[in-house]
Amino acid sequence: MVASSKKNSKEEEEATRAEEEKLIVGKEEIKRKDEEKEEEEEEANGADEEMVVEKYPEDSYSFLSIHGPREPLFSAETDTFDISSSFDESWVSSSGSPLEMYFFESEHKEYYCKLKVGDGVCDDIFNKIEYQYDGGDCCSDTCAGSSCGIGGLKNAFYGYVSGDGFPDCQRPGTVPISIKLNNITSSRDPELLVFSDDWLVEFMGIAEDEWRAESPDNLHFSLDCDGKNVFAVYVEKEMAGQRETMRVRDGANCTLVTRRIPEEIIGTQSTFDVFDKYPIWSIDYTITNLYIKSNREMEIEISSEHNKGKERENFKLIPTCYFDKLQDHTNLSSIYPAVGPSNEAIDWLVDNDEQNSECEDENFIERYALASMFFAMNLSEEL
Ligand SMILES: [Ca+2]
Repeated sequence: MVASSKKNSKEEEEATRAEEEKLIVGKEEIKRKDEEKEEEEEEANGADEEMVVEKYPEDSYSFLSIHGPREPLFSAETDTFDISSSFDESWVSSSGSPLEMYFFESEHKEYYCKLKVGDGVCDDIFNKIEYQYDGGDCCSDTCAGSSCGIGGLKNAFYGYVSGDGFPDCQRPGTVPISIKLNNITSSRDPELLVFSDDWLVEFMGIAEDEWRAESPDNLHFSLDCDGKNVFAVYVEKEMAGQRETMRVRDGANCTLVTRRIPEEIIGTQSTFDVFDKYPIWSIDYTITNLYIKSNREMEIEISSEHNKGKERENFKLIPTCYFDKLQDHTNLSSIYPAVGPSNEAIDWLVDNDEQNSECEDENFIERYALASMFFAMNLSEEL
């Protein structure tokens, strides 16, 4: 029997409080703790705590913290311990701070003891509601720490590339989006860059065909949502025509970034300085919001762009509840471009709804209709 415990930070505690009520430990339900007391003690103690239960002959057990000093841990009611009856007790450290407990059976104790809930590394065995989806480790929006997503993406874009990401994110409250690389060409492709051959020969001493044929650098391609990295890869020519699907927070604010090398390394230097020393791959891509309703998947295009001339594309996901509410009132397949009164109304509603739940308001449809009329009138005045 192996047990580990984790005490969330205050922020994680707030984010997962609703799910916490459903948390199951073995066959026993975790008892919710006194919130005020827990917050005070979290501030006082801060760090995560884990422990190992070691079994000795004649059913005696040793409980030791494996995170930091190996201090004994205690059940709430007694210092003497009966493991058969104490799984559903409240647990505290020797200093008295409450601990959240995660129990699992294992014949491979040595392996599982190395896995941790909430350490920023997604562990499949904990990626379920009982463990609050590995304490948030498996999704970009809930993961905390410097290890988040690093090296997490394997065989992305149908097996062509590895990188950073959260391919196992499945937490409720996230939605799937897809990015397809329609075409990949050199930044020196004649369709992207036109100028006189004479100029090249005169100033750079190279013929145009030869200059255009130079092998491009791989393009660093990444997505950040709500200020957190969702994925990052280097684009290679072989990825043309492939797509990658990932989950991000419903209603997230996202930025797609294409650069020669990662932003944190290069600072503000432009990826698209075509007179730089080397050419670079240039991409044509489509971002799609996948709306799943009654087991049917609908692809709603967010945008389709060529990255020529710009390094960033910002987009905000329309909350899924908007699709639920408006599917009988507007064409979902063209809901994203903010063109026309209906789409401008949705754009306005999204930007003005700080809480996604506002689309659950009983007057939501009426508000949408009024906003559509308002934008239609504005258009008429302009005409
Ligand atoms: Ca983990």
